Amino acid sequence: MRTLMWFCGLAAVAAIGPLAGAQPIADSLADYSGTQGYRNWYYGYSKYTSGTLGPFQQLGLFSNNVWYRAEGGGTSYWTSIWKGGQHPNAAISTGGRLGEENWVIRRWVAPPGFLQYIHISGSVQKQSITGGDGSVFHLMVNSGNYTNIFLVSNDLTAHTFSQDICVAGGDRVDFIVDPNINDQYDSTNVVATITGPIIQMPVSTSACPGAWATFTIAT
Ligand SMILES: [Ca+2]
Repeated sequence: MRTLMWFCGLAAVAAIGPLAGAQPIADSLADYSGTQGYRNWYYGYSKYTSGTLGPFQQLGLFSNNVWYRAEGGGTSYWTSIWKGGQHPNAAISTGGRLGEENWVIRRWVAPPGFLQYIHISGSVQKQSITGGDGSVFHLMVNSGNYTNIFLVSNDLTAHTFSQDICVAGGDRVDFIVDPNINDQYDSTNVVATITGPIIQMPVSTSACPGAWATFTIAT
């Protein structure tokens, strides 16, 4: 074993081999529950107005294994999250729901003291090709947007995503579905896992707050 000290910041670092034995850290399916914060997962949404994504707000109602906004007993907005997917609400809403653009967010928060390079991966897929204008998936870490996948209305393909990134305690990994223009047929499967620690080079960017990290390299 050897120990490596390196700076987890914006600078590129020299290439080294991967760290053996990355372990599961989070699993959106296995960790899913009706308790906010369980295994560091939170279920919520942000209002999107005039090009700005507002603050994260937790969904307040858990019923029949689905998270909803509490207003109207969960029937005022489509905004919802279930074990394998999520549904946004749009300013141009459908089915009698209120018009308000909600980007629905499945969030994992790095626990206190966490400082690792992690591997985030998963897949997203529309549930229906019946109609609507599709939905958009975003992988964001804090305010950084790493992946956008536009799921067009007639596409049932499972699209995969993958991102290696350094995160520190309190950093937020967000799996987001936005409705595009309207929210018709926007049920979207979202499955994600996080493993780590990993060191995969080259590293040219990082959202990790500047800090020295110590990694032990298996040899
Ligand atoms: Ca849509």
